Order: sequence, then structure tokens, then C-alpha cells
Amino acid sequence: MGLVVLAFAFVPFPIASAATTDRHVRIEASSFQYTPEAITVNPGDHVTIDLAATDVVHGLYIDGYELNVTADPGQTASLSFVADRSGTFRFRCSVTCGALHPFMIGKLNVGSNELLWRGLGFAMLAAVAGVWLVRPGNKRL
Ligand SMILES: [Cu+2]
Repeated sequence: MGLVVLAFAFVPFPIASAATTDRHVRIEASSFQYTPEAITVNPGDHVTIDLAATDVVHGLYIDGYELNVTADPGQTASLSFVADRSGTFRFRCSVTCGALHPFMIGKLNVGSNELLWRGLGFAMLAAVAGVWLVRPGNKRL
């Protein structure tokens, strides 16, 4: 049982690695918000963000990745990168677009899905182990 748990902890997670892929996300920027406000990708994904500015010029700067893109009014601009850093990163508008510009903020999650599934997997393993230990007729106890 211990070996199974160890293997589960360190063997690459099949669902997550199978999902490493090209991700195309469209984010609409309007004064003063992003839609969607948060995006989630898997580590290693090739991410392309299409930033569509619906009213005035807006930008999108990703903290931690130090990437920036700006889109003219009514236009779409693209930004491509490999999500090679895990964690949660803020992205924010990089063009002064109005009074509430400093509050134009969104979130990029890289890899939270895998952690979530790994956590669920551990919970299930723990449950299975618990049943196995207390089952009737287990002479090892
Ligand atoms: Cu702005």
C-alpha cells in the first residue's frame, strides 16, 4: 500500500500530462474589466491569449512572466507563451485607460488543476486504505 501511495505521488499524472496542449483563450478588455477575469492552464501548455479591446486601448501585462500586449480599440492582439512557471499570476492593464485603470486586474492560474486532482486522489487513496485496514478478517491487525 505504501508503494502505491509513493508511486501516486511521484509518477507523472496521466490526465495532466495528456492535457498539456495548445490553449487558445480570448479575453475581452473593456473599461475597466477583463472577461473572463481568470484563466487556468496546465503547466507546459502553449498558451495564446487573444486580447480584444472593446472600447478604448487596453493592455495586458502578466506579472511573473513579464509579458505584455496591447490592443487598439476594436482590435485584437495576440500573445503567445509557454506556461513554464506554476502558480497564480496577476495580469493587469498596461495602458492608462481611465479612472479605474489601476483596478483592471485578472488572474492566470498555472497548474492548480493538477494539484486539485492530486489532492482528490490522495483523499480517495486514504479512504481505500482505511477500508482495507478495518475490513473483517484482516489478520494483520
Ligand atoms: Cu488600463
